[in-house]
This record gives sequence, structure tokens and C-alpha cells, in this order.
Amino acid sequence: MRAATNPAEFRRPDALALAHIWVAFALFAVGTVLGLYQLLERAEVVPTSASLYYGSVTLHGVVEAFVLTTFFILGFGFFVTSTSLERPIRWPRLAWLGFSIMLGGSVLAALSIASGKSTVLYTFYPPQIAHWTFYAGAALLLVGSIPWIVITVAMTVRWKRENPGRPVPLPQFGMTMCAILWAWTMVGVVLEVLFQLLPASLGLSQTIDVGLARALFAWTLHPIVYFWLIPAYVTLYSIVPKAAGGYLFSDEMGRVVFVMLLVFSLPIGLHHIFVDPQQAAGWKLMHAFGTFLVALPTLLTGFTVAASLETAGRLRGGKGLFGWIRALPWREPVTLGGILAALLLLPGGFGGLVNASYAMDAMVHNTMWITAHFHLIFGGTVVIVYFASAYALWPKLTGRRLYSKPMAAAQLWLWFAGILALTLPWHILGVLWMPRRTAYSPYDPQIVARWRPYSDAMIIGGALLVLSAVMLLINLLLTHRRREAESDRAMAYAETMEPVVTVPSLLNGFAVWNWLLVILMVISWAYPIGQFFFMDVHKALAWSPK
Ligand code: HAS
Ligand code: CU
Repeated sequence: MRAATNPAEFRRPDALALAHIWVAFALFAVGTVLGLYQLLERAEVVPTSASLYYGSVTLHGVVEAFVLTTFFILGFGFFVTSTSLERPIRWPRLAWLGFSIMLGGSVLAALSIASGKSTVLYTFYPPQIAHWTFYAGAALLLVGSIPWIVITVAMTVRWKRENPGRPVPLPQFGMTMCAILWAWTMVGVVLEVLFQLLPASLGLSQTIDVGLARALFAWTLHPIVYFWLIPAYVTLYSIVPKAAGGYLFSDEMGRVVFVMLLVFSLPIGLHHIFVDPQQAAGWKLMHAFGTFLVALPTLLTGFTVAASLETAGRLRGGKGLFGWIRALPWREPVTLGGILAALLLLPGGFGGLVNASYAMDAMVHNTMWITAHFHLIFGGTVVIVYFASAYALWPKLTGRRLYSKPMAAAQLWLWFAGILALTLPWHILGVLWMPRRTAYSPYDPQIVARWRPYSDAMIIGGALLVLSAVMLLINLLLTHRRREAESDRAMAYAETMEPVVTVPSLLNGFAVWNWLLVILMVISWAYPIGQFFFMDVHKALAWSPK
């Protein structure tokens, strides 16, 4: 791919990307401090307080799962779209408007949680009902992201029209899939908020159909994790191999992966509510099979990324079966981030496969095992790639060389170690049946005593993570003020082993996949959601946390 994306050549959305990513990381750092408090509270090192604990978990979850992700992905996405298609962002004012709406919504939701009236955790499962300002804030965050979807898709469509037969650059292919995925992902939670949660929070309805709400939320909860994941894969495919000094092993494999993530992730979600009595066993089993399918693209990604890194290791003189691994540039932060992320993917994905196995989920559901799974795969793999992406982008965005590469590498190692120190004990605690999302557990003393050593270990993990987050902010902040200019502000993406001249039209298009996913989504969700409209439902009394 050509490297002609110097900001001097056309208006690049550098300020837009920086604004988004700074909001993401600033709030992310606050979230890590809340996380550490929660660990101290659960281990009873600080006085236990149910109201503070649940308030903190709510803010932590909302900030890390919704604010960090959405702001980072949009900022990264605008940059990738503009630099890979080599043109300015269309409708930049609309993009900024979206940013302002998202920011306003995030602040509103955060204030609502801080007021203590919206302690409903990030999944906001009813019958707990938050103050209406919480849902309004969440809705604004979603609405504010719509301009990005429109701009991303519109720019790809126009580029394709102007470049008939040419393959859409892989990073933009991935980000377009991500935008389409996000559009469909939102629908479940939007319906839940508009028709169930908001009316209950405004006092218009006193009761709520909990089964329906949980099914609608599951529609969103599963694919949203792939909305977080796809941009990380874009970096793994298109940025990391180049940073390592190698080539992308296969462009087509990347396209297949993005297509599979889109098509297989939306029609599943019942694995989050395997224990819900309202859903039938047959449907749950079908969604379990679907969940195994959506693990495939990640296996392909592991293979492709490892093969790409191998090209780098061999070009750098690595010999033999494993010699290439040692030859990789381990001190180079972007490469290091990619390697550490791939390593964490293995245990994180393993946990996911246990969860997805219908019968086994009963052992681990609602225990610390689940918390371990997603802190490993999201907080570990995905977030480490977000860091690595920032280290790759910052010199391009600011025009300054990264303040300190050794500090960046140390930050990544600390995060890696912190995540392992946090989640390995959590897996054991999960199997010992420590419940997740619980301020304190005054259970049988013998059971609680078995948790003790692992509860202490997790505090060390939390402390490492806070330290690492602070190092990230310092490094990025000081880069802005650095005197030494970055000599090459053009953004070049990884080239493939063999030049990509043409790709099959199915791997260069979106409409077919979009319609296929709609059909699959209707097949897999029409009954699990539709049944609530014709079965005898016992609604629950809506209540608000005080
Ligand atoms: Fe998950 C719950 C199943 C992936 C996030 N997941 C969650 C929740 C979150 C989350 C946030 O089936 C909690 C929601 C809540 O609060 O209730 N998940 C899966 C499965 C996968 C999976 C099967 N999850 C993710 C990703 C996430 C994420 C990705 C965020 C980004 N998850 C579940 C289930 C539940 C669940 C159940 C509900 C459980 C319950 O009871 O509530 C798969 O996509 C995972 C596939 C991954 C693999 C790993 C492949 C390994 C590779 C490593 C290669 C490394 C190499 C090393 C080669 C199969 C690719 C290279 C090294 C060098 C040195 C070069
Ligand atoms: Cu899921």
C-alpha cells in the first residue's frame, strides 16, 4: 500500500482523532482507579460499603466498556478511514457534532451514577431501574456515534465507486465492517431503553418484563464485544506487522475474518442468559453452536498474526523453528503490544469457550470466572492493542516523536503482568464459586477462608494496572510537548507478502454480508424475543436503588 498520507497532502482528521482518544484514555485511567478501590473493598482491606462499591462498579463498567471503547474506536476509525483511503473525512462538522453529543451523554451518565440514583451496573438489568438521566446519557452516547457510522460507510461506498475493481484497503474494510456491526448491535439495547427502561424510570410503568429486557440486552451484549475487538484486529493485521519489520501474511484471511465477525456475532447472544428460565433449551443450544462459530475468526487471526510476525522475525535473521520469536523487536512498543495481546488471547479465549459450552456455563455463570474471562480478553488483549495503536498513531497525530519507547514497553509489560495477576486468581476464585459483582460475601466462613489468598493476589494486579495507566498518560502527554519532530508523518499500513491486485468481489463488498446477517439475526432472535408478545408473562415490580 502506498504511503502517501502526509497531513500536508489533504486535511487529515488529526485533531478529531486526538480529541476522541484523549477522552477515551483520560476516563479509562479514572476507571482503573475505581477498579483498584473495588479490589480493596472486596478483600476487606478498606471498610466495606455496598453503596460505594456498587456505585463504583457501575461507573467503572460504564467508563471502560462504553466510554473508553466508543471514543477510542471512533477516533481510531476516523484516522484509519482518512489515511487508508487517502482523503479527508467527509462532513467533518457532523463528526465533531457527534463527538460533542457523545461527550455530553457520557458526562450526563457519569453524573447520574455519581448521584447514587443510577447504581444499576453496566448491563443495567431490570427490574433495577436507574434515574432517567442515566438512560438519556447512554442514549446520547449511542446517538453521537451514528455520524461515524454514516461517514465510514459513505466514504467506503464513494471510494469503491471511484476505484472500480480495486480492493478496499484492508484496514478500511475492517473499519467498515465494524461500523455496520455497530449499527445493528445498538438496536437491541435501544429498543430496551426506549420501550422498557425509560418509561419505567419516568414512572410511566410500574412493572417490567424482565425476560424480554434481558433478551434485548443480550442481542447487544454479544456483538458489542466484537465492536471493541475489530479495531484491535485492524491494528494486528495492518499496523503491527509493519512495526515489526515484516509483512501481513494474508490480506484475504483478514477479509474473511472481518466478514465472519460481522455475520456470526450478531445472530448469537443467548449464551449470556443460559440460566434464564424464559428461554427454551433448544434455542440456547443453537446459540451455543453459533458461539463456537464466532470463535473461528479469532483462531484464524491468531494464526495470521503469528505468521506475519514470523516473516518479521525471519527477515531480522531469526533461524530455526523458534529463533524468529527471539529475533522480533521486543523493545518496539507497537510490536510488543501485538505479541502480548496475542498471548493473552489464548487463556481469554479458552475461558470464553468454557462459558460457551452450555452445560459448563452453569458452573461458572455469575462467578469471578466470568470477570476473569473478560478482563483477560477485553482488558488484556483488546486494551493492550489500543495502547499499541496509540503508540503507533501518536507521532503521526502530533508530529512529535514518542516521548519514550522504553517507558512505553515497560507500560505494556506492566499491564500484561497486572492483567495476569488479576485474572489468574479470579479464575480460581470463580471455580471456588466466589460470586461476581458482590460488595462482600458473608457466607460460610470456611468457604470464605478458601478465597483469601487469591483475593490478596488480585490487589497486586490492580495496583500494577493503575501504575501502567498513569505511565501511558504521561508518555502520551509528554509526546505533545516533545521538541524532536517526527520525520515521517505519513501513515503507511502493512504490505502483504504478495501484492494484492484483485480480491474476489465478495471479499470486497458489504451488501451481501449485511443481508445475510439480517436473515440469520431474524432466524436466531425472532422467536427468543417474539415469544414475549404471546406468552403469559409475569412482570416484575420495577424498583430504583437508593
Ligand atoms: Fe466473552 C461473557 C464466550 C470472546 C467479552 N465476554 C463475556 C463478557 C464480556 C465478554 C465483557 O459463551 C461479560 C458480560 C457480562 O458482564 O455479563 N467470549 C466467548 C467466546 C469468545 C469470547 C466463545 N468475550 C470475547 C471477546 C470479548 C469478550 C473477544 C471482548 C472483547 N463470553 C462468552 C460467554 C459469556 C461471555 C459464553 C457469558 C458467560 C456468562 O455465564 O455470563 C470467543 O470469541 C473467544 C475465541 C478465542 C479463542 C482463542 C484463540 C487463541 C489465539 C491465541 C493465538 C496466540 C498465539 C501466540 C498464536 C478461541 C488466537 C503468538 C505468540 C507469539 C510470540 C508470536
Ligand atoms: Cu457473548
